[in-house]
Amino acid sequence: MSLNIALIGCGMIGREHIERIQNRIKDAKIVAVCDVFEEGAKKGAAIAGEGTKVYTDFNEAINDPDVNAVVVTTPGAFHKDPVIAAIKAGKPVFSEKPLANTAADCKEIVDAEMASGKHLVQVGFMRRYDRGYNQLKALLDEGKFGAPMVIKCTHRADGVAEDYTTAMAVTDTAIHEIDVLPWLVDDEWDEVQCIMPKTSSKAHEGLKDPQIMILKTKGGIVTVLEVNVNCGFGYDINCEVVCENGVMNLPCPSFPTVRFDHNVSTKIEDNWILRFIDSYDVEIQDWVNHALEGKTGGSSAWDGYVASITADALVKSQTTGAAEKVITGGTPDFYKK
Ligand code: ISE
Repeated sequence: MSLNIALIGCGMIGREHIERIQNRIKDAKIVAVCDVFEEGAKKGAAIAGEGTKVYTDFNEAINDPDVNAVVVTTPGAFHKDPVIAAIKAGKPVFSEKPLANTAADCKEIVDAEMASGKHLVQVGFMRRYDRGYNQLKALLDEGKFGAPMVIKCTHRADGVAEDYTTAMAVTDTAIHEIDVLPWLVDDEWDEVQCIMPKTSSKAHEGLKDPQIMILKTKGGIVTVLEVNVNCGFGYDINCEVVCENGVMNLPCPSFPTVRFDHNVSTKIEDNWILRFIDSYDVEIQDWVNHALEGKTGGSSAWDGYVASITADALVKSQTTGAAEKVITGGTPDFYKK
């Protein structure tokens, strides 16, 4: 048995996943690609290889009888409709992060999945598959370090495109920490706040960057996250967990330490695709393995919804400056582990 996938949305991450699935993932292949722009779909099909069907209508692609699973890699604002179409067709669906751009859209997905009675949706929060985060989690779960109390993170990028907005620092960037940290420490967000420091002269017109986000869990753990997307020196992800008896730091991909020209230096990764490339491979293989057994792994639609509620609260705080509560209404039984 193999997953015959229709991939919806042939932009950059879509093309990455096509290449990944065709070349590195077992028991799955892309049989159809879809993009509203036919040229985009054809580019995707060229990567997928001969015989790949080309669609511009996601409903047709998803309901193609040769298709038994769906990957959604459209921009976040257009995730909801194809994800719900896949649920209605009873086909497992992997949606890139965020599940949707608003909590209201995520809620519609959650409601559709619960109504279907089957767990069909997995959200592409790949950090849950990153080796380093898993090493931290294993250490924390050992217990000897005591309870985590403070988490200090940086999410830095070289630079961003002109269409990157102040809100996207939350909905597109910090959304990774919003998902991975509660998973890491087995807790839930309670309240969140965003503080705007002096803006970098490198940020484009209208963009507030860097931003400091303070997120507190129900168990009292406080995270301080620096989002800084114009740092100009690479893609720099750090996470330090301060526990009662010890402190642990996320390992970063290793590069040689170089002594040259009166300096000792170590490279920093160039961009997020390279930084998390291994996690993406592990994540997609895990989705395939689960889907073949009629299950989902990683982040569920509920996790995607909660991340989006948290993001909405942080975006609100970007203008109010106040701490905002994260109100989820509690996990439905359907999603309880
Ligand atoms: C991008 O979509 C990602 O998912 C990256 O991990 C994140 O660092 C970046 O800010 C996003 O635009």
